[in-house]
Amino acid sequence: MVETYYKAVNWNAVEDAIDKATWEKLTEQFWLDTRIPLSNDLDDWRTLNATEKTVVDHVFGGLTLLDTLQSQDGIDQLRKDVRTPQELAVFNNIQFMESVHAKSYSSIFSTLCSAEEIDEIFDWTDHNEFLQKKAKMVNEIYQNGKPLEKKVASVFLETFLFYSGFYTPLYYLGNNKLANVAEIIKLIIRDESVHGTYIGYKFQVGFKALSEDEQARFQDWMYNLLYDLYDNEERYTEALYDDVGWTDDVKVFLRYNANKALMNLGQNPLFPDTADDVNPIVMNGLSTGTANHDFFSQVGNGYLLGHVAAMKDQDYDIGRK
Ligand code: MN3
Ligand code: MN3
Repeated sequence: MVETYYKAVNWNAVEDAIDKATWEKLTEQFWLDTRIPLSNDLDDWRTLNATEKTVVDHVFGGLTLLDTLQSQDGIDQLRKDVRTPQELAVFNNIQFMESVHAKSYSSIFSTLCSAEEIDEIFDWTDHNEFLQKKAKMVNEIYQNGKPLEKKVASVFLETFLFYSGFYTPLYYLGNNKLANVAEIIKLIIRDESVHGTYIGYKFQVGFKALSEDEQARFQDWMYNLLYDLYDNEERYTEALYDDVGWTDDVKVFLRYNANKALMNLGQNPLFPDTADDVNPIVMNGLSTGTANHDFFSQVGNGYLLGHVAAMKDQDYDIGRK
């Protein structure tokens, strides 16, 4: 009789059906930045003034930093707390896709920006006070938090903190501009929607196992964290958007997405803002399907790896009831 030293992962004895369903969903929607014809957006890009271009540059610089954090530290920490071997496989997929996300902004930069402009963007992300603070707040929980706290930090990051940045490409998409740049962002949002739902679900499994007292104490911690992150996010939004006058609209969008993050975690919304309060141009950008690019001919008529169905509104709500 040999004692088991190492367990082989058995996908025919899946403990949690959500692991398998998530694996299938994520692998079905696999994509790469290199297959989107970004240079088709150059004509639109030239119509933007210098201030508008700087907003786009810094927005994508900030998003690069957050996806770098997810790919380098976030998933690395979450994978230490898995309950099943299939969950670990799902995190392998998520971690790789976070690297695709982080890289895809560089594809946008290399298409739209000069070398000096790219240097300026990365210098800005290194030194923007509020961007650095949010990365620090989230990463400190990743490094030192308990398993449930790490999951909250990840869902707050992915379902809430990214949206100060996502606002810009969705706004331009809603105005029929930068459609290919927006296509990348929509593919990222489609991934994040699954990540947020999945990690939120894993959170809820652990949260339900706590006593009522422990749950109440945990909720205090969670809502306090959200307030602190929201405070910083308001400052970040002002730094990004005051020059173009979009700050108030973006803050509505932030609160709407903060509520969505809480929903992913099975918690009650904090802010009164709903979809009806968000700028309809941005909601319009959010609700249009991905364009399904054919990566051989670049005609924008079908991203043909696997069967990628056009996105519907409710696709952003999977797993939420
Ligand atoms: Mn990501
Ligand atoms: Mn993610």
